[in-house]
Amino acid sequence: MKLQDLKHAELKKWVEEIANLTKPEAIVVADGSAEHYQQLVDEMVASGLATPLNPEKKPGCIAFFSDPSDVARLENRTYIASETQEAAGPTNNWIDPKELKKTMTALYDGCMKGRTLYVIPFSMGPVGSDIAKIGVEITDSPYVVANMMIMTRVGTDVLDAIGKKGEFVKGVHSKVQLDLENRYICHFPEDNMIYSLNSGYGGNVLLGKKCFALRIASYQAWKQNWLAEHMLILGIEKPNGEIKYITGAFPSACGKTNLAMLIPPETYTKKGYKVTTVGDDIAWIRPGKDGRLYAINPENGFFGVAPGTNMKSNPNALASTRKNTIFTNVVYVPKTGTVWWEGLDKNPPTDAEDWKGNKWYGGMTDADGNIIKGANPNSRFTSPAINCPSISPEFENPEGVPISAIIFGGRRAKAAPLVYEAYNWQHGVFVGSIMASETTAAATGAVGVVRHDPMAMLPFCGYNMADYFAHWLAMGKKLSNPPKIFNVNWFRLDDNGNFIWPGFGDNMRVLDWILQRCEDVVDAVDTPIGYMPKPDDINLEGLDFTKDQLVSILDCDKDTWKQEAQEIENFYTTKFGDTLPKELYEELAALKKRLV
Ligand code: SAT
Ligand code: MN
Repeated sequence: MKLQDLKHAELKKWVEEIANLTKPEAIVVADGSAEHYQQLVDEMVASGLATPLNPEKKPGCIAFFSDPSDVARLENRTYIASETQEAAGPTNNWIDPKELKKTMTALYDGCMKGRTLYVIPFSMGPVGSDIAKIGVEITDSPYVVANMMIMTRVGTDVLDAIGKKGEFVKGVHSKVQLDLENRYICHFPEDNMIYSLNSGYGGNVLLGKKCFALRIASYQAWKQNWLAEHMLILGIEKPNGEIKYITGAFPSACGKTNLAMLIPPETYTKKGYKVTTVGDDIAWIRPGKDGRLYAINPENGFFGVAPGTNMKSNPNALASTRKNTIFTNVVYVPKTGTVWWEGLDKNPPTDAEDWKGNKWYGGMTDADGNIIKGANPNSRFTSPAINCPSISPEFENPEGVPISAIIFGGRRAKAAPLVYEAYNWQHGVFVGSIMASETTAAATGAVGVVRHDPMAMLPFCGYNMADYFAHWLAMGKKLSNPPKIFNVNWFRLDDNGNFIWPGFGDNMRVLDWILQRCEDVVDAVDTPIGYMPKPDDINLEGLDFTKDQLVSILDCDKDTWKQEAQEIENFYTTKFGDTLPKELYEELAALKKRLV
């Protein structure tokens, strides 16, 4: 498709403006067709950007390798350029939008010389649904176009849906030189606009994802009375056929994809329980007429972490990657035309190339005897949602699914117990606001450092987080039938540094308790931090796990929590001071009182 084919005057004018500035050699509008996807793949293969995989073993799949300096989101170069610094708030990087636009305009000048400018019209959510929103991304990267074609709904029907005047979010991306000094991921919430430059990595450049569906959308949601959250959505089908839906907020690379696609242990499957996947990363949530919350997954694919994905941890994810998948920064095995990553199986290839293209074999060590990993720890697969065997029949439902429970969860070696329940919505917002988690390879910077990450939105909230908390509190007041709120932690370590809880499919045992609490059919223990299960109420059937082990992670150590409360107070006062909603200070005071 060509520029002339665009019927939306403002869209056409904007593309022309960006083209005049960036000076590409050609302009191509992505029509979402299989032919165009193949053409992009062929171009990437011809230019050495991508490697086609074995058409029998991995049909329609390619491997892609990014620049070694460009493998994760870059939070310190991500900006929320609201009109005022106060509007962006204390947790976001801010630059005056006028100044930032000037900087970006100068950097974009001529940046696409010799390249093709692609225009990608995409819909977040089913095309035409009332909840869906449309965006258009301009990029000079065929890798971005191909990924966006998997992760979002791209095509001419999107152009039809905005017609001649419809609203859309504007995104501009250019890889230019991958120059770290001038790498920018900019959001202009008041203008519905995103500018990204000098990166080629997922969350920095697939602008429909974190940039639009979380940062811009969270701002829109605040203004329009809904929620855009960093949450998975799963359905639990019970033996009687009834399906209950749960959303869960976890920071990047903390197991959202695995939880969303979990296969319950036999004690559940034999009774007829089943888990279905609505989404693994982002939920757009709206209040329904019945006073409940309804969620849709605005995405159309999965951008999952490859390492650790295997037949045991997540067979559904692995099945999703069988065809039509883009692998980024994994091990390539030329002999078989396949890929590998740490934790895929116990048979690493003996003759392969690591993600940097160097000769590599399993067990390879460096001069100091340290194991050299073949795949980047943040290597990813981009797979169509329809590939997933557990995809929910409600995936395309434009109304979304009704939410029974919301889970917050981080990666915590100590402190947070396996699961606890908030007393009510307001306490639940407090529980979400005090979330902390060890950092992962999903963003550049140190890994394993505990940081506050309220509702897993620290890197994704597109406005002042104090206002975000207030918005959550206000939302609860409008719901006559709000979901219950829980906190979970699958990541408790023993004194030898091993995970105590088996996790993965066995997390179903915790979800089961959560659903029973939602249905009011099981009691709980009242502790200073919230309601916890009686150990007998967690089903351990068929699991090699003792009651004592369970008790050890269903704890609320008062001294640990007193320290935790102090930490929370420091976080609240130093970050937000008196801008934080008073209800959250009240909840903190009440927690402290219960800990005396
Ligand atoms: O930001 S990405 O979408 O690339 C991955 C993540 O951090 O969740
Ligand atoms: Mn994520």
